Amino acid sequence: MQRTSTHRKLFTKAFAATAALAAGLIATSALAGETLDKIKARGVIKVGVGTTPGFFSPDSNGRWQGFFVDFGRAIAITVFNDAEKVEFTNSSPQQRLPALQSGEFDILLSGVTQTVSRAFKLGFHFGPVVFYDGQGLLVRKDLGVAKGEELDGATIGVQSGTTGELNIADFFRKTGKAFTPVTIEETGEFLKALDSGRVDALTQDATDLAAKRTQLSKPDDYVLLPERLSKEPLAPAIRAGDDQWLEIVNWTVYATIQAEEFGITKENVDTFLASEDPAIKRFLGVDPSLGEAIGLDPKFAYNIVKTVGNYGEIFERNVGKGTPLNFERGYNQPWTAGGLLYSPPFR
Ligand SMILES: N[C@@H](CCC(=O)N[C@@H](CS)C(=O)NCC(=O)O)C(=O)O
Repeated sequence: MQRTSTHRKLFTKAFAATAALAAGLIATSALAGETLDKIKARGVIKVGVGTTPGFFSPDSNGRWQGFFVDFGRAIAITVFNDAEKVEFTNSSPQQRLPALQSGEFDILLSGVTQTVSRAFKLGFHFGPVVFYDGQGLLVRKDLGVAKGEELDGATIGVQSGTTGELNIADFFRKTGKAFTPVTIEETGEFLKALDSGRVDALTQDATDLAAKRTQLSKPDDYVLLPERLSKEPLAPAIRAGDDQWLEIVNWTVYATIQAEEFGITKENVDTFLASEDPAIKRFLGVDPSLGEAIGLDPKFAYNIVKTVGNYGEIFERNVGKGTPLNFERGYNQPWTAGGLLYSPPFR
């Protein structure tokens, strides 16, 4: 008994020493990550995006707006405490991963699906899933089709370099039906292919199709089938090998998710500054010890919520009820409400 307890004490001491050392290393590398160094020297974060209303699109003044754009601004707040120190550039699905690899971007916030080959074969890391999506089919109504299987013999537009291009081939292989793919790189051409009757249907992430349907000349002539052909967890993508940059992205996203779970919003965040709850004090940086230990501004989560809002606010403002897209939260709500959004603890 005596021996066990001494042994345990020694182990606890050794663990505490290792943990302190690790904390020191992380805090130091917060300043030493290659990507972060480049970003700081440049004074701006470079983000690759798509062009879909609600998710990422420039407004009439050329200012980028949208769900993914708001996460870009949130990351700029974590790094610079300035939501404007971020530059968004459109890049096609085909071009954007190579552009990220070559250093043209620091991060993609363009609806990239997290997959195992993008991790191992292509060398990317993914932050937390920010949108749980699935592949859909946008079909000409006059075909009278209710399910993907009924598209036997159809001509289907796919965008090159996407998971959609691979999934649709799997789908038809699985169902034993035939289709003719028309592979298109450029987004404008992709939409035009359906508008002009060159293809019978388009396949892509369902939310993207729902948004792009609004850009067709006669949206009511097309229907987004309810079926989903795949899982498309859309996540921030960065180059593998920069843990520090990955953690900055991770905890920025988690801050928006955790804020919603706490019920902290852009409007009410200041009232929470007086909270006696230790978890909320740590989260908002009222107790600065956490931020100091991890090498970030102790108020980074406060600053994010104050400026862009919590996850739910970002969702509703850009793609939720009352927007032209009118999306349900579905899986994209906190685990406490039956969704898949779950932040690890801020401690
Ligand atoms: N999630 C799929 C598709 C990605 C994708 O194509 N996303 C849409 C936006 S959600 C896009 O970028 N479309 C082209 C554009 O918007 O310019 C993938 O990772 O391969």
